[in-house]
Amino acid sequence: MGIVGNLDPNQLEFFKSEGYLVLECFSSEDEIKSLRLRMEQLLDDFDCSAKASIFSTKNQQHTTNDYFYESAEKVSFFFEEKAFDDDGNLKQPKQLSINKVGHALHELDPVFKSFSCSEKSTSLLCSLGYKRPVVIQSMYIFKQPGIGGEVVPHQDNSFLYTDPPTCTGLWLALEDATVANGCLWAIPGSHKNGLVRRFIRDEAGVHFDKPSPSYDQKDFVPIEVKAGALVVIHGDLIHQSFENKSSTSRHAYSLHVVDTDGCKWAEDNWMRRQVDPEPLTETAVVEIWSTGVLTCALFVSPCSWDKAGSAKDDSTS
Ligand SMILES: O=C(O)CCC(=O)C(=O)O
Repeated sequence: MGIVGNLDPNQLEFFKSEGYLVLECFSSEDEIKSLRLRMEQLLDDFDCSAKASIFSTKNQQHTTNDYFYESAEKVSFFFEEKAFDDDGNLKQPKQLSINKVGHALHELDPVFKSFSCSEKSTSLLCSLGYKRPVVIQSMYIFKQPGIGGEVVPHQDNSFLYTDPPTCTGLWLALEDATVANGCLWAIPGSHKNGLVRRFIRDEAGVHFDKPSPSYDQKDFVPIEVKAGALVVIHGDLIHQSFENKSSTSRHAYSLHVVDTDGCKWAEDNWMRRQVDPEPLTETAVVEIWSTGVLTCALFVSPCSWDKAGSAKDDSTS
């Protein structure tokens, strides 16, 4: 089956110049409902007394623990920093305490896999020039009402580095994302300045190789979107999100994709896989020139459902 890239020249031009692109109505209401429902089930099954790890983009401490490293190939739950009281007890139900679930929902859970490996997602990557795209991580991000933590300015290529860099973020809004509930913000065009720093894993743990530059907040623009919109994020785009101080959550499902053809995965990335991830497509890319516009078709070897099912139980038990 051939999949043809689905972005039109104007969309590609916008992405090239601004470093991001909003695709309204990328997902139907039914698709969003099924992703949200599935997450509700996973949360209901999650025994929060056994596994507690906090996710913070400011404090790197969490990243030295095995729970974080092992989440690369699991469905793991990370709490909001502000979820606990002084005695270490949750201040609200677990459903309102989780910051994110990651990082292999796209491989291990059939509902999330279905979206992640869908023809429309693969087609997008085809448009962006991927030859052998791999979803390298997935995150369900809650941005909980009142306590949803900030995500400090960053570039995705810092965390998921290939040489040359090839990371793209696909961020699906599962609820309306507004300035009030902590939508994404980005510096348009900032991807043109290249990668600023890397997040390295070594014997000592994880650290950035350089300090963060200080950014001028007035250079950022809010990316407010309706539920169902997909925000495509260039790997070098500086983006962030603020705390959610509102009473409304802001759920999103975020995928990060890298190429595995024509580039090399960096061994010192935080993520080290025991098993190589399966590509969304096999490499045959046919380029068709019609009316002066380059169209490409990827010949797809769809992700295998059978392989996904077996690992799921391990990771969620
Ligand atoms: O959802 C957010 O608030 C931030 C997500 C993000 O930065 C990403 O997916 O790269």
